[in-house]
Amino acid sequence: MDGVTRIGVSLEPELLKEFDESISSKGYVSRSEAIRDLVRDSLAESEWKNEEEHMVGVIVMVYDHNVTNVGDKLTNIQHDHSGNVNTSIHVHLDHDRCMEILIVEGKLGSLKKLASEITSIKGVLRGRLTMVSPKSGNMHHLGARK
Ligand code: NI
Repeated sequence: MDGVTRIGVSLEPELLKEFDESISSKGYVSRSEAIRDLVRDSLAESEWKNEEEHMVGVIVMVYDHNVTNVGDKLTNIQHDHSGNVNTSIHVHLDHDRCMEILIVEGKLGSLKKLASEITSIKGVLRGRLTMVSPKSGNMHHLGARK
């Protein structure tokens, strides 16, 4: 592999044994690959804790359009966050239910707030925020409801 640096890691025998058992049960064929994934997860985790981090993502929701004012409430929230909502796609799933997908962008904290405002509306049956960090390409999702 080009551009790869080899590092040495020292572990106590017991810890190494546990690690080997754990990665073999997950189907890893090499320690290096398992350690690479752990490092990536750890770096991603610190990104998701930085509320100021710039993110691009989607909010997917399913709602019952018969519930009083649910459409108006969703429209109002999207207008209030117009700086974060790039576009939306609406799909009529069946007689009662709609799926809406919002393409969103902005600070992690703002996107989480927007998603939680949406999922707390009565009539919104499910909602999920999936985000990508444009800097690292790491992906993360939050909050399936019900
Ligand atoms: Ni619809």
